Amino acid sequence: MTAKKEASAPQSGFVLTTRAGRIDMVRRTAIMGVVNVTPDSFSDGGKFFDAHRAAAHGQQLAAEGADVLDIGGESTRPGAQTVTVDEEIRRVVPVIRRLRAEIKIPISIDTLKSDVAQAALDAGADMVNDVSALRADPTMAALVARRAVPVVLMHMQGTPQTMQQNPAYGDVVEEVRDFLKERVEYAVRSGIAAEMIVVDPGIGFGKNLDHNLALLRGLPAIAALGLPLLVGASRKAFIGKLLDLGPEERLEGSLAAAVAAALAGANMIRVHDVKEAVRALCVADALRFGPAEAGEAPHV
Ligand code: PMM
Repeated sequence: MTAKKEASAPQSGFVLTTRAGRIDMVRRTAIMGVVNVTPDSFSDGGKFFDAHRAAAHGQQLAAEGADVLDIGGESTRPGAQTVTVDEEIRRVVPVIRRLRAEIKIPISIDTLKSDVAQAALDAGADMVNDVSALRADPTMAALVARRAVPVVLMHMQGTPQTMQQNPAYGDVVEEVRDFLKERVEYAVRSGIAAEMIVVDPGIGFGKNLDHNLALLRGLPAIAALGLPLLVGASRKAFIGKLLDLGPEERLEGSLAAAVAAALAGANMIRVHDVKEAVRALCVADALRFGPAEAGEAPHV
């Protein structure tokens, strides 16, 4: 989190520094492209379940303008089966190796297991996306601290196996904000630099439709934590519920949610459809920050 704040625009942005370069979120919303190497993710399960196809997909997302790729080898969809460390490593490492040789943008590993994160970092990943916010594996925080990589701390109520059974909150925005604040404090106590931390309200992770909508509306309260804010709404069930459409038909709804999130203060958006998100967020960023000036890095 580089302090690039201006008097007139207090939320003008952040820079995340990785081995593979900077993720620029100053006067622009960064895009994280999703590459799931799983047979069972809700949105694209099975499509890219081989290293060659997954890497080709990642390359395409990079060419379309992604700022960072998020590689996942275990589905976190509601009720999904867990996979072993060995199987998860077997899925993600070959994809990360290939991508590292082929693309320049940073690569994130979406895992809650530190052995998987370590293998991924050794294979060329640059940051860790932990949907348990360092709770699932007691050794994850030390790994992230030791390797000095950025980490995403995401809110989830329950576990992927149980989270959609009956999610309940008093005030969902307050509870998610307080949870993230506590997890940031834990991360910092564990030796992780504050500049390396990204927070995420975890849309769809132990939340019903009303909770997800309240969180998207309430993003300014979470952005007020003063850390880069990631939001992943792409193709999620709440969009399907609003539109009565399956995961492959949720592009327009996902773009609407991405734009709404950006205008409410998100600094990075996690998406499956990068080309379309680049275009939608280019317009959102012009509204949010004014048109990109010479020398700035707009979306392609
Ligand atoms: N969503 C999914 C997986 N990982 N990570 C973060 N930080 N935020 C999210 O919202 C998130 C995530 C589920 O979506 P997918 O199965 O399509 O990857």
